[in-house]
Amino acid sequence: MSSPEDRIIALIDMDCFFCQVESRDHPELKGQPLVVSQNNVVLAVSYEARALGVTRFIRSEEAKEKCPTVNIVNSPISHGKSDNTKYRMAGQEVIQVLKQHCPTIERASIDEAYLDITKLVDDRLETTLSSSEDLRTSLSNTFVVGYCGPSNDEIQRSQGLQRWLEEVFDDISDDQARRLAIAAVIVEELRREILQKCSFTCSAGISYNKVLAKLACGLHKPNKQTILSSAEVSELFTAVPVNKVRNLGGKIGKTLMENLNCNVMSDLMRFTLQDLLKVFDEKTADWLFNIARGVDNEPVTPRLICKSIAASKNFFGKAAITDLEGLKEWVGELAGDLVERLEQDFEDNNRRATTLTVCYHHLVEKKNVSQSKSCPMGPYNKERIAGIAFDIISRNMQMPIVFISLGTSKFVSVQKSGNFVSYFKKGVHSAKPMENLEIRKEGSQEEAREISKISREGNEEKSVEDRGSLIKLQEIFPDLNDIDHSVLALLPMELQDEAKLYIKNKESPKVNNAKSKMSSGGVRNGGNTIKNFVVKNSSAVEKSSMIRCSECDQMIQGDKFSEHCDFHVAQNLQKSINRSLGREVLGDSLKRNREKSSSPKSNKKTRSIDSYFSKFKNN
Ligand code: DCP
Ligand code: MG
Repeated sequence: MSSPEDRIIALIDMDCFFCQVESRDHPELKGQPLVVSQNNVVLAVSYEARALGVTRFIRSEEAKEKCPTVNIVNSPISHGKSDNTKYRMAGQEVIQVLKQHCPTIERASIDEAYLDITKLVDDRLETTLSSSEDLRTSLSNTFVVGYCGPSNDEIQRSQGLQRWLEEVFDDISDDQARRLAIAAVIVEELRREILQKCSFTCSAGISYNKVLAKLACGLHKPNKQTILSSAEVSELFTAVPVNKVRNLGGKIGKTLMENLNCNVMSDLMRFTLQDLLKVFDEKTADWLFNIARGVDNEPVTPRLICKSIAASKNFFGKAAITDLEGLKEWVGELAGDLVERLEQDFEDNNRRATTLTVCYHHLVEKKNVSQSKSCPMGPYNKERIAGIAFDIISRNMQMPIVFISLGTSKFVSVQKSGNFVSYFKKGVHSAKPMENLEIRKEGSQEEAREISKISREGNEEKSVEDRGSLIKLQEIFPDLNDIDHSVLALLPMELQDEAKLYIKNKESPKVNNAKSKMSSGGVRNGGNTIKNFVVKNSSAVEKSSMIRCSECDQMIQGDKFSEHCDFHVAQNLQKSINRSLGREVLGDSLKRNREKSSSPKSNKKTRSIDSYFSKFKNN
């Protein structure tokens, strides 16, 4: 990976993206004033409509009032709400083009991606000798901050660019600026290819880090690109409002503006690190101190998929939810949409979300008040997710609900093992997610006998039913020597116990002893919890760098980190099951496990979604 001082980063952002997708599908709309509207609210505005005064987030009727010739396209609907699949797929097409040229791409939103093009630039510099005149011709859509002025005027652009290139090439010591010029040539090529292959225009920012690249990108749009060199940052910052900078749009930006009287970025320079530490935590203070000086060390993290998946809907005006029936209907729809997308994501990306966040807005005295609550994700099950959301929101129904979002995040990689996917896709685990495993009898009788034999050899006292668990286990993990712990953690306790026993029996006593010693420090090997199971397995290797786990604050070996995360998934999942499902809906094995616990909390009966709904039905 390139070092922070040498990096060249580009941010590519599609122009009026939803409008471009719609006008590609309906060519008669190309070049016309156009808006794409969802639930009657304008989300995307073509540049032709912008020129006629139409802005985002107004109602469709208002757009029509401002510009009678505007074309209004309503985005597709699914599950009773807007469906962005078409736009997401179009964004993916663009990523496919970029992937052909640059390996370090971070997809930042539906229509934006950061690219670390340091290596492409350095390779190009080694192989190609370009004069300032060659570059001027290649950079026909490029602006340079500090040289071209703030407007999109073509004469100012071309004169400013020429002046900058001459300075860059005259001053042979300005190696960084030369690299930016080459980077801009590469980005012009990438943008041209996106246009050829996908028929979309986009804009770009080219600089030394993500924050500056993003800032530069917004300066000249559409179908333009902007270079921001470090020499120009301090001047630019005198005019950039704090809340327009990446990461400062929310609470931190608000604190800076309201408490520290920082309105533009250059105001931040007034504060020493010590000053900032009095108001912010160490990490934030450090970041703010650096960004005031144009420094941001965050690398482009190769990620072509989103960090979170959410299903959300606004309920404007009369559509606001005021009763439990309406709430039940909509959390069901949203959960259905969410699960469909999560299952597709699992197929495509081999990962599972571990956190579910239920967010909703109330209308209180005509103002939106936001509430949100996060919990472990558990199985991808529509009824269960709807139940959790219903449980959270229904406690607070005094005021109309105007927005609901069911979001999932903190994805962990999982290997698709055995029948895991079909297990979770069958939807047979709705009321009893951990117990209703419907086993497909695919394995031969011979295999089953062999597994039973291993089980008997390991533990003569096991019952016939228990041996059945091992057969079930092998249905999910055909190779029992390669069990994916994150998948295992989602299975009934009975199967988890079986897996532990199987592994224990396969290991020689000598290995067991050695591992017991290694995993000392309070955790004994061969115990009953998933924690022991994971700790035992993660103690064998000692290599690679250490990573701090945000969940428990421990330092974990890099190559064991994903396994360690699985442990938290398992632990959180366990808590979530205990919380959200009443004992009556849990199978015997889970009950047994709980009864062992002496915690008063574990004996408390919790209400299931079914009980909420039946109570509601009876009213
Ligand atoms: N979008 C959305 N909800 C929002 C903001 C945007 O659904 N609150 C959609 C519509 C946009 C797309 O995401 O077309 C990309 O968002 P951008 O902010 O990049 O806006 P545009 O691409 O439309 O315009 P620009 O040319 O300014 O980037
Ligand atoms: Mg955009």
